[in-house]
Amino acid sequence: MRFLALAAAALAIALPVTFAEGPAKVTVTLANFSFTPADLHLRAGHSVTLHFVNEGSGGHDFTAAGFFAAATMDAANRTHVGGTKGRVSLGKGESADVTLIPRAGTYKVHCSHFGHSALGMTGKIIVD
Ligand SMILES: [Cu+2]
Repeated sequence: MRFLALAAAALAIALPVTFAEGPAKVTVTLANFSFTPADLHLRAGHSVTLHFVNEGSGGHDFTAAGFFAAATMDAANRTHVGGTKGRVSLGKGESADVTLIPRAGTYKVHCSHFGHSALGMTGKIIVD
C-alpha cells in the first residue's frame, strides 16, 4: 500500500513534467556550402532552442547579427552567439544549442568565412 501511494505520488509529480511544453527545438545543419533549412520560420515571442550542427569538412558559422541582437536571451546564450557579433561559430563536427525568444521580423543569415556566401551559405529567418 505504501508503495502504491509513493508510486501515485511520483506519477502525480512526473505527469506535468511529461506533458509540459518545453521550448521548441529546431535543428539547423551547416554544410559545404549550405544551411538546412535555408529559411527558418519561428514564432515571435515563443522560446525556441536552435540546435546548430556542422556537417561540413571544415569550419562554418551562422551569422545573423540582426536576429540575435533583436532576440531575448540570457547571458550564457549571448556568449554562444559571440555577443554583438551575433554569430555561432562551429569547427568541423561541432554542434551548439542557443535558446532564445525571437522578435518579429525578417533577418538575413550568412556564413562569414571567405567566399562561403557566394557558394551558397546564405539564408533568412522569418519570425512572425
Ligand atoms: Cu561556411
